[in-house]
Amino acid sequence: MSTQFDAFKRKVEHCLCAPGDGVFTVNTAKERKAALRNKLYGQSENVDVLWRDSLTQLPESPHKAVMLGISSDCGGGILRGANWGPLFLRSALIDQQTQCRSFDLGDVRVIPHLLHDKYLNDATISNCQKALYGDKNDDYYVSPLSITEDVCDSFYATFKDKGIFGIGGDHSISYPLTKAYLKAKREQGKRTAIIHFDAHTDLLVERLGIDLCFGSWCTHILEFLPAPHHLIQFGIRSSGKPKSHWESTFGVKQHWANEIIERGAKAVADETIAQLKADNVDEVYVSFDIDALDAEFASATGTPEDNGLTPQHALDILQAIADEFPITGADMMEIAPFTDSSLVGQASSETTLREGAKISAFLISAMNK
Ligand SMILES: [Mn+2]
Repeated sequence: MSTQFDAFKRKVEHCLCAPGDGVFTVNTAKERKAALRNKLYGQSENVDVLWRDSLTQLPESPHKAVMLGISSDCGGGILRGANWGPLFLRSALIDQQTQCRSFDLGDVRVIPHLLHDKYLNDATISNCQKALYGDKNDDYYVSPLSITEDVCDSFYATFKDKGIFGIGGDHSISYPLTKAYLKAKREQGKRTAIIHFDAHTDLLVERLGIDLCFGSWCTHILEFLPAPHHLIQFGIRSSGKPKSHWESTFGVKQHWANEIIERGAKAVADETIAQLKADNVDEVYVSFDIDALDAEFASATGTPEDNGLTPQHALDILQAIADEFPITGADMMEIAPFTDSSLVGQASSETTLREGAKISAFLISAMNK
């Protein structure tokens, strides 16, 4: 255990940075970063040392939920800005959800122009390794999706009864988060399902030739599930094709927003629980795209959509599932605090963060059980 943890810690110290520091800046947002550092560490200077020291406490941490920020929106593409999610959502959690506790692992060190190492040539990888890891030219990955999967793989190999709560970033980040989770659970002999809240299906095979992006990540994790219908989607409403197309083409299960609004959250939750029981599911992962919520509650995101769920719809469904199944991994994606499509000022960005923090706190506390 200790050797394995040491290897994990070494990887984290190279590939991650202090919480909230995932967006590489020199001066921009200096005050916001300092404010979060003060909340987390009581000081804004020399935080790097405090963060590194804190990592030694992970094995003894009483919290099963381990927070990981991934400040990448390179996999997005309509309106970007979700790279600021990890910094802002942490602040909202600390200020508004004071009972919420987790171990904060930090943020992935993000080169904002990169998505996944498989899209890079050797010269670029080598150059970026030099930039991130120095002259030692360490053999670590350099792109956010690749680093995230590698760190999560090591995490699940080291900690069997802890889980990652990921903060994005655009939704492509859920690809490495869920892939690492599903691989680890399969190895443990656990049957899993993904509970996915979103206005969109994220079931493209590729988008403009790119297979791993915010619109396609779901397609590429299906092979890691016990069966495709173990991906259960809630809140879909913005789609060029009808529900029957997605269910028959991919074998997934969908509950569109209008069905949830018409039938009520309880009826849909009951049906989901019956499905999960019939499939002998042991544990579930929740991936939450904030645009599952109606634009009234989630305007500060890349693709806000009307006619969506209320936060209470989502919480009612999640509570019902959490009452029956352990939630052992989760993420909150696509909160883009500096964007605000409603154009009614600061309030909407604050609303998005407030509702995102509420749902995040619920998921974190469910994971801690
Ligand atoms: Mn999505």
